[in-house]
Amino acid sequence: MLKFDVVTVFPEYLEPLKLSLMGKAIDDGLMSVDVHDLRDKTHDKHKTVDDSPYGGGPGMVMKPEPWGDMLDDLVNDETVLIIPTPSGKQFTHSMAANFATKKHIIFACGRYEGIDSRVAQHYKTRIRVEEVSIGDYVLAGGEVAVLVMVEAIARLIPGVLGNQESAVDDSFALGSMENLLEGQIYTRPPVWRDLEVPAILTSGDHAKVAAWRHEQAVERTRQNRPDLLGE
Ligand code: 6GU
Repeated sequence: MLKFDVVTVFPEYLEPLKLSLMGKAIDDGLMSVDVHDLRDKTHDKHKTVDDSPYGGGPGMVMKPEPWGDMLDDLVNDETVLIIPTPSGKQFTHSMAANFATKKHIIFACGRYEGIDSRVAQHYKTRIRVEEVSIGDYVLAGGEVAVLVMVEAIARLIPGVLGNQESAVDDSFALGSMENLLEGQIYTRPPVWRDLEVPAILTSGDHAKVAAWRHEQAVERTRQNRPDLLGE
């Protein structure tokens, strides 16, 4: 059972985590998702969570005190605290696989320019803290990154995917095999808008199919992600 806690000033942003594969995983008792409103830990009339940055500059910074009060309520010895930020380490499939083995993950969603750096600094003295980015672009806040990361982690929890094999040969999950993208895929009908399914796939020769798929995977990787081939 993997327990996720998500702290945010926009709890509604996390509603999609109740749907589909993740909703089923929650119903099946394989994971839980609890969303917490950071403003519950403010004490002023305006429920202030941000303030201007020391040293000047644009935008606002999230104040540390509401974060400390909220995280102190949630953390335990087994917690991994993930702070989504475009300044973090790149989120990868292997990172997702590691997080999928944990008992408790808290996501601390920053808005504005981010969270006062002392929050990460403090919790690093108590638990594992990871600052993680989902890619080289800037989002308005961590919430969408949490949707991405929870989905990527959830499908690697044993029992979440109906067919456990479908996690094994995903792109970026070739394990002991190669780091290739998946090639083209087809289903019925055999001809659609004059386009035929490659004949090899209906030949019944499994060895030839496997060899052809490997060739296609290499070609697609060369086209879309030459960096994975060292090119
Ligand atoms: Cl994790 N947060 C924000 N705000 N922007 C991002 C990101 C995270 N990853 C890429 N861009």
